[in-house]
Amino acid sequence: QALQLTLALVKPDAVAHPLILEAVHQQILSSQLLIVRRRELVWRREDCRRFYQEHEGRFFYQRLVEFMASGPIRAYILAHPDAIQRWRTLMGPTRVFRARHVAPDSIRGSLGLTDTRNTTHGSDSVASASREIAAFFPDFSEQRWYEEEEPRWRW
Ligand code: YYY
Ligand code: MG
Repeated sequence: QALQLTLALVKPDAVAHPLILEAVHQQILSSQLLIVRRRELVWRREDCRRFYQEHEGRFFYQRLVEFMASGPIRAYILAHPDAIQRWRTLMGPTRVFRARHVAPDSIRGSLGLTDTRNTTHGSDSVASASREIAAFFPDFSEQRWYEEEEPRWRW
């Protein structure tokens, strides 16, 4: 079955604590999500603004941008036949109160601190995955990956 790609981020609240970072990493490994690429970086404010531009004007936008630029983050390109939905299910709902109640075992339900400091990000569609992968991995060509690497990873 063809593999789908998604972008996963581990946000500054989770990267700051090695055991939490490791717990998120283990969740990825044990969910049969394939790690295609991975990098650590500190994000500039203007990059955060662009990444989250769909939320510009919302009450949480400024605090979200400040938070995402506040410390190191880890970015992954993940692959799986159902990568986008699978990673979002593993993360759980956006807001911490809801996550703890409806998905207490999810990453956000078990490790999220607040609605903003909610440990992780995941792309929400094929189009946003492509855009977000390009934002974090400018040297990564999806087309080349599908031609040269994906056929060898298929299971
Ligand atoms: O895709 P996802 O991260 O689950 O949620 P979005 O609705 O796209 O919001 C993006 C990001 O914004 C969320 O992960 C935290 C932050 N945020 C917030 O700080 N406060 C809210 N009430 C809602 C979202
Ligand atoms: Mg979103």
